[in-house]
Amino acid sequence: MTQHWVDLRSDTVTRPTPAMRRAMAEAEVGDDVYGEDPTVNRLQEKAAALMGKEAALFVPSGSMGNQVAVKVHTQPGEEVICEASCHIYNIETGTMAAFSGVLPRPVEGRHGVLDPARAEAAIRPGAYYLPKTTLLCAENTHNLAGGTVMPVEAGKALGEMARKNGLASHLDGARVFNAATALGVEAKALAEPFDSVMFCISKGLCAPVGSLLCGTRAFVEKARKVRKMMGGGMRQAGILAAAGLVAFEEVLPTLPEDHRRAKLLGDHLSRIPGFDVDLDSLQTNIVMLGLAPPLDGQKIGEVLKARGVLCHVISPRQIRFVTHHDLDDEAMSRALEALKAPF
Ligand code: TLP
Repeated sequence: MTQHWVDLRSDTVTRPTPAMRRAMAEAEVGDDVYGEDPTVNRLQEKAAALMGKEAALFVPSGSMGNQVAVKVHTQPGEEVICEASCHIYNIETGTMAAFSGVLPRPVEGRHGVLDPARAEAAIRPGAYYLPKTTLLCAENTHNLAGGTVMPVEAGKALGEMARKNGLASHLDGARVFNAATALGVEAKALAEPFDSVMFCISKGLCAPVGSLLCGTRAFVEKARKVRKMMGGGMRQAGILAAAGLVAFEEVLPTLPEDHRRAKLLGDHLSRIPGFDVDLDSLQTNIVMLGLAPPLDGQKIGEVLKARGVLCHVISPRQIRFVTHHDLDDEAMSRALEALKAPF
């Protein structure tokens, strides 16, 4: 993909910054399967500290981080309560069933946030012939709900409900730093209520590859084994980890700009006839656009592409735009210009 596109498909398209590339070129490395890569070890220590957990494990992707967590927290035949449109259940190729042998128990949330009472009502009673509910998964920010944020108190209430009922809890925090930025809190305040948390360095933080799975030391030791099972044991991975260490210093402080640009885009879209943007859900860097017939997502995606703008067509009725570090105000002006009728 060449530079001239205004690529709003995802924040995953961000490229490593020049400072990241320098750090990657100069990274001190070792064999991480032996635990001997000093840069990976530094990234893991930093990640654990940022999330307020004892330890962290560098994994190649967010999906692997989530699915390793599901595997560690559950046994085959058990049930996992999750928000109905969450990533773990909907966009990870059915791995929780295929790899961990567990059943999802989807519960609808509000703006992607699970209500603790509704989630609690979905816990199975202890009859021997029922599946056993053992894990609760939450997502912050919530991707398909439009990058919505789960506030600190809502996370605490969910975590407490899980603990009270003997469930383990996991947070898919792929974009937890966007949530923390929007709320003006430290990311660890959002991670604290959950036993484990996964966050990505390869989305809005611009690193090329990787995610961190954080939890207790005992949890991370089990996760290390499961990561190896999945083929995720990497060798001189410090080259990748080095970019993550730069990301916290260089890119993390710029997330408010991504959020400001998403707001600008959302406001613009909401004024176009036939376009529906729920401005209450526009809280971070994701803009979900609803389309009224006869407007069609596929067709609009093609028109925008012809005008140099890429978006993610979710369905005939829904398009997603994601702002990120590789888009400046000039790129956003080009996007707004392209987003003018006729479609
Ligand atoms: N999300 C991607 C696509 O899969 C849709 C994107 O472009 O937003 N949790 C959440 C909340 C995510 O949004 C994603 C990726 C993941 C997990 C998985 O991360 P990766 O792609 O690294 O496996």
